Amino acid sequence: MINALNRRQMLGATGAALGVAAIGGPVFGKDKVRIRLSAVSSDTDQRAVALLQKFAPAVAGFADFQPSWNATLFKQGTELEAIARGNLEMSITSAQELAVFFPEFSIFTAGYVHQNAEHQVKVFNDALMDDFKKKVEDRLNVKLLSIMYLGRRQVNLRMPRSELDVKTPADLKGVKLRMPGTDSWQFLGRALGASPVPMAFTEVYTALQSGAIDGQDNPLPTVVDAKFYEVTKQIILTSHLVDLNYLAFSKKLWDKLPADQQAAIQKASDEAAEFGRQNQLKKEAELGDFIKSQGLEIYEPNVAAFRERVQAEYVKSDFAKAWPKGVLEKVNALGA
Ligand code: KDO
Repeated sequence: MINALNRRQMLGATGAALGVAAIGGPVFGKDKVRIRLSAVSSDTDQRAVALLQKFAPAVAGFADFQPSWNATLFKQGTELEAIARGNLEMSITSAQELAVFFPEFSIFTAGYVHQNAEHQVKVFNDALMDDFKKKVEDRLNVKLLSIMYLGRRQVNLRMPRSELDVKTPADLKGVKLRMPGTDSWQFLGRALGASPVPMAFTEVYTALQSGAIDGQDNPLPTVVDAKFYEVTKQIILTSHLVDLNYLAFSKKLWDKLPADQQAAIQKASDEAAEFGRQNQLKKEAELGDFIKSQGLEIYEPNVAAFRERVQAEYVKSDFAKAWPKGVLEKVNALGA
């Protein structure tokens, strides 16, 4: 909470000045504009693959795209500030990270709200997002270009099913479940019935290996890409969050680009997002067999019990108070 408050205070106090205080801002090379991207994911994650195979070549004529993976340039959760300050041009951000600055984004972090990848796209492109996007542009100097699909988050534990068979949220009582380090993530962990532990993604493998945590939650493609299956024994298909990311771009840089380059960046971003989405969906559908072949048990709990508890926790939370009136209804109406 202290972290979140400090960031919000920073935004309130210095919002307009953030861009001005830039250190080492965007550089136009001889001919090309530098686009540095910092992401937490590996370069084999489907979002990275999509950026490398679709985005990079599409902008290569006028831009020098410089991606950094595995949080090597900026730590998880610090990228938006880096863009706001002019030290970075692009990142793969999340609704949870935006909710640190703008509490209303927590509506997109709530369990069992988005229904599937298609629903996410409809919500992102709907007029209901206009105010959300504008606020991020005006106050953080960040433009949200496109929505990326991360996948259905599942609970992934170290202990075998014979030791802990999870049917309902009550079975997760006392389970040290790593969640990323912001309030909205921690809340989701508690809403699931677990004891959430905040931790950066890059530390999760070692923490699972050593037993510092009992488990983590992520979609199946991430469990495979990050090799969490090597250090865990079961996956409970709670599908508690159909998780998304946004491709975030420096608004300051955007405003300096000619219209044809803006259009090319937007198109490349949308095409990369769509390519990544289709690949991620395919992987999500296929990877269960591979994970089982590695000795893990994968099973469905009482999903209705999880949905009921998670939704009830959100409805009575402070998060829901920050959701603009009528938006949840609009989001639901765009679903199946
Ligand atoms: C994670 O830290 O668990 C998470 O899945 C959160 C996402 O928002 C996203 O940042 C992702 O990590 C990273 O890109 C690593 O895949």
